[in-house]
Amino acid sequence: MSLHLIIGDKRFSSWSLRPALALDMIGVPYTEQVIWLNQPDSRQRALEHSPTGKVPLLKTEHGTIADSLAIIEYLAERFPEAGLWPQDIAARAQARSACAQMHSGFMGLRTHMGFDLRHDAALDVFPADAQADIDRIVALWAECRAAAVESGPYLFGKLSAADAFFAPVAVRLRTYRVALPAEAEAYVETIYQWPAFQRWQKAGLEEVVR
Ligand SMILES: N[C@@H](CCC(=O)N[C@@H](CS)C(=O)NCC(=O)O)C(=O)O
Repeated sequence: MSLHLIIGDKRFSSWSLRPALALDMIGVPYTEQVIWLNQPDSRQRALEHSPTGKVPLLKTEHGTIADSLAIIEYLAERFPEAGLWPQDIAARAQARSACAQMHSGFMGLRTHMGFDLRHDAALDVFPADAQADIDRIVALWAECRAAAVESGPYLFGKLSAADAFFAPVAVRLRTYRVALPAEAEAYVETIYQWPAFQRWQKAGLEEVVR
């Protein structure tokens, strides 16, 4: 078995955080390589591995997989015993729906609240599209919790791929000091207490671009 994850800076690469958390959930060994983002050769270096020119990428004996969602689906299929998606079919459908919504939406949040582990300040004014995204995320998290069959503090009770997907959102909400309803704030704290996230956060805060 060979799994090699190519990521961007841990400080900045929200998309890279997702498959790294999923791999940690599975608990399989893998190697990791960083392509520093926003450097003159960043795109060229990514193009050496994939025509997308983007990270994350997962190199496997089944080929190089581009895109965080595709990587997580590959891992879920390859390691079914890890239970990356909820076991219950209705909860699983909701988890996939939530991840797909995240994957293809929330542009206001992404545009105005860039992912940076070192950020620690509110915006003077949250633009309307960012605020609408925040409100929708709070509602979406409540929908996930309502669909959960298993117990636990994560979106679907037990840890799942959905938490890997929404961990970067939790970072944005906390680092931009967004005031949240109690349940959403508790979920953000759950992410910040997740040991795999804490390891990524520590590494990201200590990162030195080479
Ligand atoms: N939808 C893709 C997005 C990947 C993406 O945009 N990655 C960023 C880094 S977080 C990137 O490679 N940016 C460099 C570029 O676009 O040239 C995924 O889920 O993996």
